[in-house]
Amino acid sequence: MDTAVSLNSAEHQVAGPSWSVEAVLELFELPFNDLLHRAHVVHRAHFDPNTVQLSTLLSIKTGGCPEDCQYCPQAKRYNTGVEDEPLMSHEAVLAAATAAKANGATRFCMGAAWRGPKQRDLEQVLPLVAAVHGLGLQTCATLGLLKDGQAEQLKESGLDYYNHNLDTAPEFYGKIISTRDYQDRLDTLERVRHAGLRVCCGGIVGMGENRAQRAGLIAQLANLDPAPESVPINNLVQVEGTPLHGREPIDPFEFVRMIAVARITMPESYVRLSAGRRELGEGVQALCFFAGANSIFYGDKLLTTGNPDAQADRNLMTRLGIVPEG
Ligand code: SAM
Ligand code: DTB
Ligand code: SF4
Repeated sequence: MDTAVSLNSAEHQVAGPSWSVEAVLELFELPFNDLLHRAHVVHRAHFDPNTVQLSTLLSIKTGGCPEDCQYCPQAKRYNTGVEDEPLMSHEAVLAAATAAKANGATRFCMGAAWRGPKQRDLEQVLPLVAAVHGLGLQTCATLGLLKDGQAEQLKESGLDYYNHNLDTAPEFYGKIISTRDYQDRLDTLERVRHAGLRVCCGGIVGMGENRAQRAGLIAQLANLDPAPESVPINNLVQVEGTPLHGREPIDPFEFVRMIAVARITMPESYVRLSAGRRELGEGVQALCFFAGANSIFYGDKLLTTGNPDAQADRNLMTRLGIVPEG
C-alpha cells in the first residue's frame, strides 16, 4: 500500500520537470486522509519524521517600511502601533543569538523592515552575519530586495540562507502589494541562488486567496529550479491597523492541506510551519507535523508579533515524541 502511494506521487514528478497548477490543485482536492497519508509517506522517505528544525527570528531593524504589503504591521503607512526603530546594536544582536543557541535553535534569522538594503545598510549587517556565524549557528537574513553583488557580499560574510518570500500566487499578488512586483521577487531569488546561498522562500495563506491561488503559489515554489531548501508557510497573523485585519481566518484543515501539498511537491525541502501557530492550536500543529512540516520558528516572538513560548513548544515536542534537529 505504501509503495503504491509513493509510486503514485513519484508519477506526478516524472510526468514533467514542473508542476502544473492543475496537478497541484488535484492534490488539494484529495480526501483529507488520502492527502495526509500520501504526504506522510513522502516525508518518511526523505526525512526522520520525528525531528524538527528550530529557527529563531530577530527583527534587527523594525518598522517604518516604505512598502505597502497589506499583511504587514511594519509598513509605515498603516497605524499598527509598531514604532520605527534604528538598526539594533551589534551587542544586542549577539546577545539574542547567544540566547537562541542556548535555547536549542540551530538557525538564527535576522529580519529588517526595508524595501531592500542600501549599500550602507548592508555594510552594517555584514559584521552581524559574521558574528552570528562565528557562534556556530546557521545564519539567515531577510532584508528585502537585493541588488547585484549584495548576495555575494552576504555569502562572503558567512550567510547560509536568504529568506525572500513569493508570498502568494502571481494572479493574487497585485491585491496584496503594489510597491514591488512578482518579477522583482523572482529576480532577488535568482541573485541569491547565483551567489551560492541557500534559498528560503514561501508565502502566506489566509489573505483571502482561493484554493486555486494557494495551488498557484505552491506551483511557483516547486518549479523554482532547484526548489527552495526551506519553505516557510505562514498563516496570516492579523494585526489591527493593517488592511488584512478582519479577514475570515483560513479553515485550519486547509492550512494542513497546504503543508501536505508543499511536502509532496518539494520532497527534499524543509517545510516550515511558520507564523500564526498560536492561532492554529496544538492539535492542528500536530497534524502539520504528520503532513510533513519539519521546521518551526522557535522563540517567544516572531518579528513584531507573538509566537508560542519556547517552553510551550518544548512541551509540545515532548508530548509528540519530536526531537529538535541537533
Ligand atoms: N522587508 C523584507 C521583505 O519583505 O522581504 C523582510 C521582512 S518581511 C517581514 C518577511 C516576510 O514576513 C514577508 O514576506 C511575509 O511573508 C512575512 N510576514 C510579514 N507579516 C506577516 C504577517 N502579518 N503574517 C504572516 N506573515 C507575515
Ligand atoms: C517568514 O516567512 N515568516 C517570518 C520570516 N519569514 C521573516 C516573518 C513572520 C512575521 C509575522 C509578523 C510579525 O511578527 O511582524
Ligand atoms: Fe516592508 Fe517587508 Fe513588511 Fe513588506 S513585508 S511592508 S517589505 S517589512
